[in-house]
Amino acid sequence: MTTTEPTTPLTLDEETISAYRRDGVVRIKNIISREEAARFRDAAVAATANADDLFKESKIFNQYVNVWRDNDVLRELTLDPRLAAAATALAGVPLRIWHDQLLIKPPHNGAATEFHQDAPYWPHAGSRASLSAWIALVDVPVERGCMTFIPGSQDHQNLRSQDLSDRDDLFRASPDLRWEERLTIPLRAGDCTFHNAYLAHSATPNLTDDPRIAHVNIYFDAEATYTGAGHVVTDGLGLTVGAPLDHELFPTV
Ligand code: AKG
Repeated sequence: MTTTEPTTPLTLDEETISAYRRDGVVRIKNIISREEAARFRDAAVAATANADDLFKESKIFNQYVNVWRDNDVLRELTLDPRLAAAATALAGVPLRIWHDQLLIKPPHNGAATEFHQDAPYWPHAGSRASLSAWIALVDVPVERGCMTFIPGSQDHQNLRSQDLSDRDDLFRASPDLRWEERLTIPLRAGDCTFHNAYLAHSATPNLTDDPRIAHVNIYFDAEATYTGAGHVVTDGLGLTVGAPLDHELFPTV
């Protein structure tokens, strides 16, 4: 795995970009500083203290989508130009924000996020290079809900969507992936991983006494078009099927 220490301003070298294109994932240390991570962590804790989460029937994580729309502090992180520049360099095509999400695994949440790909859930056609920046707002050692990836699995682009509460679902959809090597990437607060939207990934349960708090910026190809399939972010927006997702919710970056 390639791990990149940041330069200021952040530019990604060719080795990092080609490792991302080969593996579908790369870690970037200190993409934001530990101080910035602490400020965003505090904002995340305050914003979610009394909020209803989208995934409340599940123990996997508490999920809060599009926090950038009504939280001025977290908007800075979702629209952060360092993250957008790195994402664009890795993707190699112009991008839009698809949505952000805070994913919080409470202490001892008792549930893993099981292996799945992201893209099959999304109503996008022709997206050449969607990806997520998963930013640790607290230290995430392996036992605190850390992510594991199957490098190279981004080449499997025709799978049905997979149930992230079912440990075997990805492997029923694509049995060969069960035998591939896995890459587990602990992160310090302020580090992030970028992962391709087709890359299979999972996360451990949080076995610790502290919450695992991650902020995820999700980017997609600015030229992708809307399929009309149901999704909580696009339902009811009146988007035109077959046209790009030109809407204030999906700003280009
Ligand atoms: C994603 O960011 O695509 C995930 O699936 C995250 C899973 C997690 O944070 O537990």
